[in-house]
Amino acid sequence: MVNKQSPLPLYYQIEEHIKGLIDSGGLKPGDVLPSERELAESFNISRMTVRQAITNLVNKNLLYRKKGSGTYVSHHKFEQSLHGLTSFSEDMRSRGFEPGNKLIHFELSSPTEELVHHFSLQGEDLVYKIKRIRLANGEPMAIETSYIPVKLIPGLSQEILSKSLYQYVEEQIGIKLGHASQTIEASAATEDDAKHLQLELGEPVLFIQRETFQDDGAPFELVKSTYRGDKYKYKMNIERLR
Ligand code: 16G
Repeated sequence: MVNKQSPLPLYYQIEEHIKGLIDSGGLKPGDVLPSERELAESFNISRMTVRQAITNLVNKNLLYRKKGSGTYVSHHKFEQSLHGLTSFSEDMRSRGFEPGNKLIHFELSSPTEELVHHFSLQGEDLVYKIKRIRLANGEPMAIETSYIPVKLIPGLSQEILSKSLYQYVEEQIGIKLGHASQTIEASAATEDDAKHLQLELGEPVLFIQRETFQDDGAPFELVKSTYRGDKYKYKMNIERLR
């Protein structure tokens, strides 16, 4: 497998060999790699050479290291376009995945000052606080906490929230969603994130805040979500400014 007479550097040959195993499915996402010592012994090369090959593959995001545990084959990431207002369910279906939800919190509560201001609420107005784990083929992808004024969807129930919220409000309530403003920040998984998203404490996550508006400009929802850093990347198309 390794040709010591070849002009190709040994670390490069190891890199190509591991890449080939990933491409052919011999190594699958989440699989652990043999230790550097084992690889060095099986190829009859130095551990330093193995380490260099692995570091290169880590830098290319094909492998990732977990402290104290080993080196693993990376998972495929969803590439999410930052163009067009879509729902989680639509995003998953368009990729051939079955969207799912786990509702972990649902309450009607008095709004905080931030929410009163954001939704221009009056004295008695209440808001829904909804916390859902969003799943793709049963696997957790994100935790979403949404705030919506109760007066917009008076009959919202746990049952409705087990399916697509956007589909329900558009098809059953007749609310027309127009646009959203969204921010994305790097963050580290909290204990709660780690528990629900099957991550280690402190692993990278994306914190996304979305403010969605109806097509007449009135606010619809404020959503704070945590997406798995190992599962998501965002894509935007940008044009040269002249
Ligand atoms: C997306 C939206 C969220 C919206 C949800 C509706 C982001 C960051 N968030 O997850 O604001 O509430 O879709 O999804 O994109 P649903 O219609 O599948 O319930």
